[in-house]
Amino acid sequence: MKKAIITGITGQDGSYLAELLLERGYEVHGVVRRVALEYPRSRMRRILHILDRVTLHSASLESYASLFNIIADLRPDECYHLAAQSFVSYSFEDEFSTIQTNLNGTHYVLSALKRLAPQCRFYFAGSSEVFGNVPVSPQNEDTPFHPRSPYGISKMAGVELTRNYREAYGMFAVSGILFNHESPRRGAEFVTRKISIAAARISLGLEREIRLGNLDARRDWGHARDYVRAMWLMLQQDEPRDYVIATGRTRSVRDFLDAAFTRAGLDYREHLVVDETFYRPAEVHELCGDAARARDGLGWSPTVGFRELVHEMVDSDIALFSGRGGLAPGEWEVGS
Ligand code: NAP
Ligand code: F7E
Repeated sequence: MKKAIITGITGQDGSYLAELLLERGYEVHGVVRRVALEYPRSRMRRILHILDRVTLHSASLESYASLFNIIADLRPDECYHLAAQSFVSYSFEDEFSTIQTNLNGTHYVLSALKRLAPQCRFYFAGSSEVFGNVPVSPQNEDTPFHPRSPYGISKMAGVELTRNYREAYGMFAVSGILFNHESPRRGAEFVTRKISIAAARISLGLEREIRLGNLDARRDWGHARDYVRAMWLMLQQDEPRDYVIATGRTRSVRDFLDAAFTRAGLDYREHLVVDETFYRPAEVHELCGDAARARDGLGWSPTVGFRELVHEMVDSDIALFSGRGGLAPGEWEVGS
């Protein structure tokens, strides 16, 4: 039985990936923060349904020793390093901790694997935010990096660090350069989930307005379940390579808003307040990925389209706030 470890197992991607690995017969271990063990109902809400089938270990990305000890005990076959401060907006407010957590955390995991389990296959959660101010569209593995946020810089450095471990030490270490992917498990501060929650709550009479920033920003949005399948595929290949994962279609925030409110039976124009608080000091205006390498090399392609994604998110939030979802109304705010 293969043994896999996931950092960031409590997050959106970690939860879907844990399900996928369990389905494929893996022994699954997850790294969580100490606080998650203290508040399981909120902090582990995405993995409550599989808690009896995974083994959790508490560690901090800030502590080399804590990660080293877990890897020393486990000696895993595969390591999916997903944990990160993942909110781009917040990275402008606290650039030091974002870069520290995201870059040093990655370095600690790689270094411990090199010492203790050099045969372990390593996946780094890279991001389309490395492209930032894009010179060409769509973006692929050869597109130059020009990140526009401390978050994007931390991910660019993580991709380069991972490449260096691959080239210098011969490790099977790869980065997925993943474009935005969403789901009903998306954190509430990201724009898609903020919109699906607002659409649901307004349609149920619980709220009246939604406040958003730049509606013209364009993103290539896919479904998280499709994207974790790509992570797994990357570690099953003969040769370690980095891959762009994307749908190849780009839509604006306004498109998402329109589709979500329409699904909830609303006209977004009657509820929208544009609020400059949500503008970023440096915006990434448009991203669109070219996943041809993944299609040809991994046999990967997305299965969920834009409208299906929007509908799943809105329907799920309507169920949640009608009291028919897994969480009681109010609990969605905790730790999102
Ligand atoms: P997410 O929902 O924000 O999950 C982040 C995970 O990292 C959570 O489990 C969180 O734990 C953990 N974490 C954060 N800071 C930590 C720390 N200091 N110590 C230990 N754990 C820490 O993110 P996601 O959407 O699943 O994304 C997974 C990864 O892919 C991230 O690295 C993200 O940057 C990257 N990525 C995401 C996308 C996307 O569109 N979703 C696209 C490209 C790349 P808590 O639950 O305790 O906070
Ligand atoms: O913003 C605009 C905002 O926060 C998308 C992370 O998973 O994907 C994600 O990063 C766009 C931006 O995601 C609001 O200005 C307008 O242009 O949902 P987001 P993101 O920044 O693209 C990448 C690939 C990652 O790697 C990250 O980890 O929406 N926008 N109004 C808004 N965004 C937010 N959050 N809130 C607003 O009110």
